[in-house]
Amino acid sequence: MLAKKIAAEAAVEFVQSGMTVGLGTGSTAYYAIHKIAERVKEGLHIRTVASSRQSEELALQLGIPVVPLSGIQEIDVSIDGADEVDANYNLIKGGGGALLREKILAAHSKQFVVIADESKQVDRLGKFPLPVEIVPFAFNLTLLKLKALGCEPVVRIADGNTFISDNGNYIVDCAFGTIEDPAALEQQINAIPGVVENGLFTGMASAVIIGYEDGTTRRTD
Ligand code: DER
Repeated sequence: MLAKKIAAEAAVEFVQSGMTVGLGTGSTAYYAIHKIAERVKEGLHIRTVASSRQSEELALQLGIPVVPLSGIQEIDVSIDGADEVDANYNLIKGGGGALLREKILAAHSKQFVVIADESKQVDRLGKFPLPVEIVPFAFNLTLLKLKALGCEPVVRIADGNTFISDNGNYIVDCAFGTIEDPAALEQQINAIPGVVENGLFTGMASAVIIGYEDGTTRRTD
C-alpha cells in the first residue's frame, strides 16, 4: 500500500550509521524494516532491537543485525505504526498484539517515530477498540474491572484459539468509544491488577509521518 510504504521509507531517514534502532511491528513497520535492510546492504552500520518475534524474524531474514535488549542501554530511534493517531499525536496501538514490547522500546528511545497512512488519523481516539495486555490468571475478573471503566472487553481470538502474545499473555480489545482523556485512561487501566500494559501511547511520539495515496507525506515533529 503506497501510503504506508512512503511514510515508512521517510521515517528511515532518521536512521544513521552507529545507531541502535527499535523495529516496530505491523504492515507499516514492515516497509520500514525492508527499507532499513536496503540501506544496510548499501553500507549502513546499525544494530536493531525488535518489538516482536515477527519483526525479529523478518529483520534477520533480510540481513539486519538484531541484538537482544539485554545488550543495550538505550535506543536512538524506534519506528513503529499505529492504529489511531489523534491531533495531539497520542496513539492507539496493539492491533498486531505487540503493544507491550513496542511501548517498552518507545519508552527507551531518544526518538519515537510513528508512521501511518492517512486512514489512521482521528480527531479523538477510541473508534478502534483499545488493545489491553492482561495475564491469563483470573482474566475473567480483570475483564470485570475493565468493563467497569466503561468498555466492552473482548478477549482476542486468532485462528479459532485465544491469541497469546509473545509474552504469554492475553490481549483484550476494549471498545470504549470516544476517549475523552487518553492519558488518564491509560493510567486507570494500568492500575488494574492483572493488566500488564495497554495500547494508549500518550505523549510518546517525537515525530509522526503520515503517508497519502497521492504519493505525498506529512511530517510533524
Ligand atoms: O500492533 C501495533 O501496534 C501495530 O503497530 C499497529 O498498530 C499498526 O499496524 P499496521 O501498520 O499493520 O496498520
